Amino acid sequence: SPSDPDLVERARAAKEKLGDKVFVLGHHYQRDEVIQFADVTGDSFKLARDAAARPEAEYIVFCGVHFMAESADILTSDDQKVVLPDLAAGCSMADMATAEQVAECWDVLTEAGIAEQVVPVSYMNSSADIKAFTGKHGGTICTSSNAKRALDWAFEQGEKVLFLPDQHLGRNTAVRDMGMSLDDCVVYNPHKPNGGLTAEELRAAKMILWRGHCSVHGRFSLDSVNDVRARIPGVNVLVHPECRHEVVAAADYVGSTEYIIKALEAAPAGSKWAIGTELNLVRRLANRFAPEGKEIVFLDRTVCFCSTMNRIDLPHLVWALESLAEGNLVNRIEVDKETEAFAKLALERMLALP
Ligand code: CIZ
Ligand code: SF4
Repeated sequence: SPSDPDLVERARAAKEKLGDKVFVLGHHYQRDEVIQFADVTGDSFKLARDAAARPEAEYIVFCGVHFMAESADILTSDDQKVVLPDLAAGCSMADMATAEQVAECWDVLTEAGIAEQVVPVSYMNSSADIKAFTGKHGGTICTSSNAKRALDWAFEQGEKVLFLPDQHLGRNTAVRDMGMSLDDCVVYNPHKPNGGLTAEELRAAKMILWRGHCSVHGRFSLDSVNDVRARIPGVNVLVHPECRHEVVAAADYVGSTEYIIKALEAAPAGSKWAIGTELNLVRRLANRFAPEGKEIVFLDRTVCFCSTMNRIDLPHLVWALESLAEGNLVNRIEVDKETEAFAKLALERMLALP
């Protein structure tokens, strides 16, 4: 959708007034009207590192969701202030694992006599509290690009992995990349007593998957894949590993947002692609590569935007930038010191992965 010219001008003017004091990060799933003001674009991990590499920027305006702003706060210096233009921009997946639920799960693992063998591996898409839990219990963070390396490392440290909070990324990595079977995985449901598992089931499992999922990627189905193959002969199906196992198993290629972008850059003219990830990114890529003769469609026309990502729109960005330009620090995301220290430990283990 075309952006309101008055808002575009106001965003431009506020950004110019702030100069090097502000650095605007734009997640790949953000709206075009927001992305046009991003100094860099990327996935959550790349953006957090880009922010840390800009110590002169006093304000980091994070156009993305809450856990990403927390991660940026953890990885940047104390003088840098991270701002989320709309505090209601959360992530339904990250919200599926709370600190209390995860502490309760650890008690269940302890009662089953296996906690000492379990290494937590938490996806980047989790709250700072969950990252801190992970750091405290000897575990690491992973992204969708390095999940296999994180699991390889974790299975050198212990016999079992507790994978949080995305069951699909955990299962897809274990089965597709590590050669495990579906039977090696169990799902821990935080809404059931003992996670809905017996002690025997927990003892037999190699992968204990938290029952979380992405409300966008979780909606692609095997029918989405079959339908697009019938509609577009010769289409290459490329999906994000947050999709369900049957979708990933039926796809031609699987990878993170950065992988998807690189694959499309390298794709030959005339090739056809159906992409299973967030719609803002797919539309942007379709427009970008259409002039090169690459046909790119969204994997399923009934799946829609990530509604919380879309909360960050041009009016919220203008409000945040104008407030900062007037000296009002609004919507700061600040992780407390203790949580930050343990979360950082988990993130540093990821950075040290071979
Ligand atoms: O699904 C998401 O929100 C992704 C891929 C986030 C990220 O950048 O890690
Ligand atoms: Fe969370 Fe999914 Fe939205 Fe990403 S796309 S922010 S994982 S709900």
